[in-house]
Amino acid sequence: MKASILFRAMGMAAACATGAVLLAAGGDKPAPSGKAAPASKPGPAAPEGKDGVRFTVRCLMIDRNEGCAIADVNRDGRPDAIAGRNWYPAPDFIPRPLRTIEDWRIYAQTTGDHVWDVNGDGWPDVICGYWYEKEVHWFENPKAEGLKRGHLWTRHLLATTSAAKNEIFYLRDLDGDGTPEWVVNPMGPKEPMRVWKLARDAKGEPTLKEFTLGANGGHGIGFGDLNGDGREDILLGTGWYERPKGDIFSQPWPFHPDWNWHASCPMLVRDLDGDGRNDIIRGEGHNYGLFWMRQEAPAADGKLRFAEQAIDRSWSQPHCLAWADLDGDGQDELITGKRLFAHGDKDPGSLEPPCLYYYRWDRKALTFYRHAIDVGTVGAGLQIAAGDLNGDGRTDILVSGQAGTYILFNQGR
Ligand SMILES: [Ca+2]
Ligand SMILES: [Ca+2]
Ligand SMILES: [Ca+2]
Ligand SMILES: [Ca+2]
Repeated sequence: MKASILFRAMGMAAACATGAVLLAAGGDKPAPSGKAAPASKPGPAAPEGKDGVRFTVRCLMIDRNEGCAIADVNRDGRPDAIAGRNWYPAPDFIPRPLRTIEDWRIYAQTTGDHVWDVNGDGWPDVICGYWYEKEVHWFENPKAEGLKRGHLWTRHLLATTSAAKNEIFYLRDLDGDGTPEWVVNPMGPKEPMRVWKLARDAKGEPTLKEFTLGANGGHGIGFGDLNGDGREDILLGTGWYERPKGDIFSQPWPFHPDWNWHASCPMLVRDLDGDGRNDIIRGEGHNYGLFWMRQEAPAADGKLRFAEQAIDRSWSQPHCLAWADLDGDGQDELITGKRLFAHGDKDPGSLEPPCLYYYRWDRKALTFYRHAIDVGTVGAGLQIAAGDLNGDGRTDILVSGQAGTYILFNQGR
């Protein structure tokens, strides 16, 4: 299937966390009174793959938290699970407290878990931001004795930023100095795009130093070299920021408003067809639709051009994508699932059952083949983490969403 990018560009981003849909994606007209536009419909599913990996399902928690991460919290050499209010040590994964999180509207008041040793004591800490709050906090790992006794992690204010319409954050080392930057996905098209360097204040306490990339925001974010100049660009729901030469914090980044999607967090940038041009994998975060955008030769004026290829349009709300080798053949698979209650019951397909899939890419056939990990119980949320959680050499999956927090243990084929 091939469709003009202009058709997709008729959609418009909506404020994610409010449930207030301004315009539905996919070209629907705005509905009166700020209500959701008429529901988009499901489309064809991806072709089913054969001889897929089998998974066993382990439920860790049922709550509204939608963030998760994998890190060796207690430094015993085994990766552990982190998910909102708790962390779960391997190998028993019995919950231990990490932080308190209030429920807020239909969500837990957190946009996800981001692991970094903020104070440099060798113990991994957690950084967290919020949708409409300007504060960014870090939660200090209480180290061996505190972890053993189940102490809450001490909350510290990292910064009061000037950003208060945040869809999600990422830790991404933009300048290549080994310390990641704190990067926001501003949810609104007119929200500035900001990044922060982790720094120390005059007292030596961890803080964030702000830098504005440009004036444009938009639901959805991704990282990758789109124009083939060897420098990593930043994609948003409304276009892409071109990484400039030289010091990236001394100048604004040129913005190219080349599309308008209500896109997933993240979008993935990969050269799927092997033609030397990076392509984009994106979900419609609040609608039906999982696509790859095949990058074609640029237009005469240098504008990038993409042809939309459907992967799977049969289920809605692929808000988070992950990329990891699940079957051990050395090639990564696409992992994604339904972000249940992403806008309460307001998104198309909201009340359909949760699902989690992986898709194996076949470069010769230019096709993603679908494998069900779980349909009916396990969904996804804002973050999907992949790692070997039981030490058997196979890559497992950690998901956290409003269907619960789960480990999917990879049993091989
Ligand atoms: Ca551990
Ligand atoms: Ca630490
Ligand atoms: Ca390509
Ligand atoms: Ca693979």
